Amino acid sequence: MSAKYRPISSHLAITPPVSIVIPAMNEAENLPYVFKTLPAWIHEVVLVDGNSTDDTVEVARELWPGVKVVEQQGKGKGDALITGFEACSGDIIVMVDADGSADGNEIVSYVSALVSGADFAKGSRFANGGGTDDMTFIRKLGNWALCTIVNRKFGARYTDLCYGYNAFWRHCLDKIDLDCTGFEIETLINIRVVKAGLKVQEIPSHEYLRIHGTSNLRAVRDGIRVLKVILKERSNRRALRRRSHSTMIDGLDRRRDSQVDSVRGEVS
Ligand SMILES: Nc1nc2c(ncn2[C@@H]2O[C@H](COP(=O)(O)OP(=O)(O)O)[C@@H](O)[C@H]2O)c(=O)[nH]1
Ligand SMILES: [Mg+2]
Repeated sequence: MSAKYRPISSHLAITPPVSIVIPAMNEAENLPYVFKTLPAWIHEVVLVDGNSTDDTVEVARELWPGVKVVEQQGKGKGDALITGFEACSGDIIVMVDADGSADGNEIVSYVSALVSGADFAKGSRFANGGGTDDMTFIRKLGNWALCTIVNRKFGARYTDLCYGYNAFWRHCLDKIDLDCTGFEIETLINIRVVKAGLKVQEIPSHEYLRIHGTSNLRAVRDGIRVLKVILKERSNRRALRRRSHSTMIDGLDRRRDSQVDSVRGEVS
């Protein structure tokens, strides 16, 4: 057993170092609830501050003295998460929102799935055993419609799409090459892991109500951004297929030409 693996509990025998990434923009009041449920055995917490104007950073440092605080340079949750992923030193990365909606006690289920062979442990509020107290009817409807499109277009079998509680082995980052800025980040990850042929396991998760403040997500604006990402990933996939098809035809042409040449050589 590698020395960096550490024993956990009766639920999970061992785990490699786990980094928790928390994107936070003005979440000082919610952080006590977030940190309260994080397990003691995690390797590090990376908090990505979105230029908060409240005491988010000070509160985080007080609650978790070893917290790694990273200031994001750009804007948006996607930009924050990409910045956070780069700052992680663990083998496993878990994405956790800072609004008090995620229960840290679920982390063990995500990590267990990864240690047992999954590449990507994808939280789902609509898998058996999951739930949400935080989604309006319109958000549920939009999420369902977008999830259905992703399943049809990319051959996925997801029960949830736009959910921020997920975990993965860091090697996945090399295969999904993230490039987006906003709330569409989760959709982009979910599509790219399927396209990369990574092994995905859904983890039933319960999303609690945001404790203080209001959501930064705007259903229509961000729904359209998600749809645009789906369409872009779809057309990239078509272009890739066309390219590999024409490369195959080129290869066949070249092989046929060289066979013709060698037959000519034998005849002459
Ligand atoms: N650093 C950073 N965090 C953000 C940004 N936008 C949203 N977040 C965080 O992302 C998480 C989810 O955002 P939230 O507003 O609750 O959206 P919802 O969960 O989809 O309703 C929260 O922890 C926010 O503080 C941003 O631009 N920068
Ligand atoms: Mg939220």
